[in-house]
Amino acid sequence: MINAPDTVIDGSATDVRGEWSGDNQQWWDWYVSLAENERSLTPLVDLGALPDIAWPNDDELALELAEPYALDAGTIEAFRLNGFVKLPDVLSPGATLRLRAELKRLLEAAYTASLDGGLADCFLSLEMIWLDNPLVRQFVLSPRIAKICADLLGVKRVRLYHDNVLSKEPGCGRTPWHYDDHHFPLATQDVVTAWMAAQFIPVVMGPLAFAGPIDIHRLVADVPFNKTDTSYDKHVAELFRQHEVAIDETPFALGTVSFHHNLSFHTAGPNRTTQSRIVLANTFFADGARIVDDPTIVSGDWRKFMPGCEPGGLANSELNPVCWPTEQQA
Ligand SMILES: O=C(O)CCC(=O)C(=O)O
Repeated sequence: MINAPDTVIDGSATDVRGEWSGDNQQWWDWYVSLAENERSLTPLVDLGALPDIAWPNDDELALELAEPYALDAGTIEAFRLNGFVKLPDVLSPGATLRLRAELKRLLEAAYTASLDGGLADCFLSLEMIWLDNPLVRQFVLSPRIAKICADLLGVKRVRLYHDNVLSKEPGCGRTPWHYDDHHFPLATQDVVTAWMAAQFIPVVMGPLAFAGPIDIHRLVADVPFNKTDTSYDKHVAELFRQHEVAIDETPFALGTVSFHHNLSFHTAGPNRTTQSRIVLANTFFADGARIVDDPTIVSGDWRKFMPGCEPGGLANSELNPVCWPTEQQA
């Protein structure tokens, strides 16, 4: 399904200047259409029912999401070298499944659809959910997660850029190779995304996969981005293959959260299971950052995430709260 506004296909194929004129779901529809996919597809795998695990109640969840995570120096070093880390047990299995049930409910309401097999071949998204949904807000503004982000970046204070509920439906293809520096209109390299798997994600379901080390983006810096076909994704993949670039494409256990820097090149495989691959991906940046002078269409509807902020100005709208330190810790 390609549902892109006309401006995407206006101008030359490599021209990304200007503002995205559609919404962020249209952005994702367009963006996943830029991924190269296999023609011969394996049958969808049935992963069986989700595990039957007790969910934490509201008080237990609040405690869990505020508890500092034990981040050691080696992990921080690995993040700075590789551009990503995958941390186990950031969430308990019960909290993960409670999150999934809520995200699934929200997606089904927004798209009047039935997930986990009821929809095929789509990449669904929702954003700014934290504003109206108290449960999702706890996960998005979690001090446990925001502190990990601040410590990985080595900055004192981090703000929220936006939340992103992403559901790769059964049969949906790959996410194209990219780095987020191309997407976020933030004039800083202190940006990190916490990608929370909301269920076990085996390789056949399309976990986020990362190329390393962090500066591998230099290898593909001259590949021309093309907004109308899969040539960029194909070219990047070819260069990575030729240069035997290390790619981490491994499962996400229940409770694992990955953190990737905005210079980290990443992709995700197709979802070849009968279950929706649901995640909550929240992006944080160092307080004090500005917006770039010339955001492009690849930034999607960024004004929704920073209302009232303008190119060149500070990225500090009321929808970009400081998430670490919390008021109590400041
Ligand atoms: O979930 C995906 O497939 C892509 C998400 C992504 O690229 C990101 O969160 O930076």
